[in-house]
Amino acid sequence: MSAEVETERTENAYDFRAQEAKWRPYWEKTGVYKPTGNAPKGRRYVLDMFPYPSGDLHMGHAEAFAIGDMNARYYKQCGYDVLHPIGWDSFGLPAENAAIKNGTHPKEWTYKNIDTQAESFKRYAIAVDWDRRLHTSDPEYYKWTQWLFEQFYKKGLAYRKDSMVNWCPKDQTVLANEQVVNGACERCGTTVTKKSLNQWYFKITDYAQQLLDDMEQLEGKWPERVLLMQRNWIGRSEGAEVRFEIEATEAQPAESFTVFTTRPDTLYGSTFIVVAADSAFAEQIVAPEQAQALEDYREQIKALSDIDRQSSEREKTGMFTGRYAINPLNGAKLPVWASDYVLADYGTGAIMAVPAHDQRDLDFAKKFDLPIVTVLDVEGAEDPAESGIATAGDGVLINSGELTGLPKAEAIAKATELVESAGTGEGKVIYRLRDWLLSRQRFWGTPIPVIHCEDCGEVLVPEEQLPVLLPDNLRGEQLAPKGQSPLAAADDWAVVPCPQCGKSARRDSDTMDTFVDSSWYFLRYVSPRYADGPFDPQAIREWGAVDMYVGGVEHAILHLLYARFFTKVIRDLGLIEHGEPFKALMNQGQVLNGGKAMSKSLGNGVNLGEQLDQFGVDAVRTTMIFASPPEDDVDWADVSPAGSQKFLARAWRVAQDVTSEPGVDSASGDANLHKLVARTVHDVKQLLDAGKFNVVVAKTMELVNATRKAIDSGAGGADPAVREAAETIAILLSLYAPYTAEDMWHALGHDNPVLTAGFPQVDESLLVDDTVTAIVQIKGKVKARLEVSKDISEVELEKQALEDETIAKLVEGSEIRKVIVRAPKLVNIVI
Ligand code: ANZ
Ligand code: ZN
Repeated sequence: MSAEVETERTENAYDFRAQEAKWRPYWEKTGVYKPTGNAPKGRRYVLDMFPYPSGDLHMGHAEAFAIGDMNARYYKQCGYDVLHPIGWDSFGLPAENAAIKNGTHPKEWTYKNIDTQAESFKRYAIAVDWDRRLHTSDPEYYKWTQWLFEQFYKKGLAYRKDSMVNWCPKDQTVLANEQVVNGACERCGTTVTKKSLNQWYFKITDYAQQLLDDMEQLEGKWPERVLLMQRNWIGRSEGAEVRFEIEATEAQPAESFTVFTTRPDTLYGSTFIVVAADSAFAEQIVAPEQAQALEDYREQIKALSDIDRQSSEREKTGMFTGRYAINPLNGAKLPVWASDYVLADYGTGAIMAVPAHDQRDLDFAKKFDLPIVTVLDVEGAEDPAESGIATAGDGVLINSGELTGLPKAEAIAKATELVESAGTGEGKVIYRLRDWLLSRQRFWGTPIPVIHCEDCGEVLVPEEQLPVLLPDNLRGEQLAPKGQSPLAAADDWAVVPCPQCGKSARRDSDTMDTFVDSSWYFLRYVSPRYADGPFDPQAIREWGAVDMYVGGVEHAILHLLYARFFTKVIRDLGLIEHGEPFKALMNQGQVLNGGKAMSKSLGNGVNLGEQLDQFGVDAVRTTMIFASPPEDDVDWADVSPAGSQKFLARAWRVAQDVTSEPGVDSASGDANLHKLVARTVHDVKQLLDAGKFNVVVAKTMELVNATRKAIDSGAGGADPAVREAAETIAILLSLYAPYTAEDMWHALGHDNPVLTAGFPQVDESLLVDDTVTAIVQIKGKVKARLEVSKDISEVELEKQALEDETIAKLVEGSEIRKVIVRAPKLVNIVI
């Protein structure tokens, strides 16, 4: 039956446009989405990763926010005081590029887009408290980003250093390692080069172990794969540092250096040393006759990313430095090579190569014809020199002096002891995690609140002078990157007196990575207008950490890691008590079209606004929720917003057909429907707690169908159980189809917002199973058991018993003399 035909049965057709026009002002007026400050059940803080203001909302937002909102609405319906805020991550490059192109200031593009998105969010009916709206590009916000930077600085957690950084020649800005994808800029695809620059860093490495340890609190509450990605990113390695001596030559003195190894047990198998070719150390020790070769080699590897350098696919390259080192354990003389497969900034930038047991070293040894010595006897392993495969796995040490005969694990401990007692090494834990490069040479970001004075050096901008405002007078071309921040050229902005000595000095012209802005916004939301600090201490005590955080898995590593780091530092500053920002995390999938991500080049984009115009907000939201479990992708080519609309219309008509008054005793109505309501509420609660939102929609559909049947075939709209079912449907819909739900609720005679109805209580007795086990005997012997209704008739029970497969087979060919039936528990067949 088509929706049109069905609507003719009632005078009032389901009209989503009228509903949208009617209920939006009502919610604004009632303030139902604001926290009340007093809910007996306590508080819940639900947060969706805040949007970036690029154009209007798209299908991805529609999915993410339908899911996030469902969490918030569920808690609210359960009686919690819910904090569910929204804001914008509104600094960043696209605004600046648009401004350069259009001859404007980035704020124009930014705030125009924010207004567009805000309007769409309101239409989309997300249950947020609009009074808490924040924008990271507002001076009231970035003042506190700067203030936090200053606290980090004072703790030694923000510092500057010279380093080789990834540089995008097109965007003219520094990129973090993670913003380089396959050697190209994540944003514009230009091949990234290296450049030596003086840059600001946050010392996130100080928190590496804590970031790992505290993941225990997140176990089972964050998706396992996200925890794994975080763990790998931090990359803890246990091993030892071992000091080697480089022999003096006539031209050069002796040098000592340290290698990091996870396998000190293999010290006797080390046949050469490799230092990172691009390290200062390589330059320092290279023999004079090899210096030119090193320089040439360094030039050749300059543009390679760390990933390329370490790729096992690439043929190994490198050169002999002309020097030799002495193995501290056995005195062996090892040639020192320089190569790109050793990274300058991991471990110590130098390794002891053990070709028999490390594949990279083996590849290198084979290429340059270096010796290979096996020191671990692994059962069944082939000779690496012949097979080309380094021997891994567990085994017993050979050719290793005092280590010979020990199993691997013991040898690792013993070797560490040996170097420790000889004073040439020590056990050591290192991390892959690097400090966070936070400075950007771009305009549209939070200015770094530091002044550089010739006499005083780095001086923090005094707190009372915060915020350091971005200048308003730069536009268009003036914002174009020229190898340094456009702010550096703005003398009227940059030149200021030194806060310490008064001499003319210059502001730091870099701005902060936008990940800084998003590393603490969840703390600001608890008191977004607070003027005396980044947040009101009282409010932060009340709300604490986010109970449920919802967003895309693309943020699995950086944003979440940075936010976790910030939270820990802010805790250590004594400003908050909790050390983890997000107690639970839900990742939504992507919205695809025809199996592929929507994109302009593929021409498979779906316009959200058009979908909303055609099917209505509720149908789009319902489709998003119903299509798949939240974490899975939704393929818009496979779903039916028209079908969702039809379902919503059907649900809505149920409410229109109810003729009883609110408050009737539902137990006096249709018993089956009354039970189904209880069963549905019970199941839905479990599904919501387990995050199986799509099944919640399916359950609502079942209840709608059963209710429709009851209306049409039973006591009709006057039946008290029908009212109960209709109200339950409205409450369930309030989680994902807010307009329809509100309209139903009021049609059912209520005058409070449906979100305050309260999640229904379940009468547990209604869930008790109505079935019993009936025993089927043949000549007094039990042959089968049947699950049957308590109220089954004798005739029906006899029929089911004889139709049972086992029984049917047993009686086949025999004559049934008599069947004795004692419903509902016993059938005895005499043959
Ligand atoms: C000798 C050895 C023998 C190693 C063996 C491994 C196996 P993870 O686990 O990733 O921390 N290494 C150390 N510093 C390096 C650098 N800067 N660039 C490239 N490789 C480096 O790996 C630690 C191991 O990677 C270290 O242990 C070292 O090689 C190498 F059978 O030392 B090993
Ligand atoms: Zn000074």
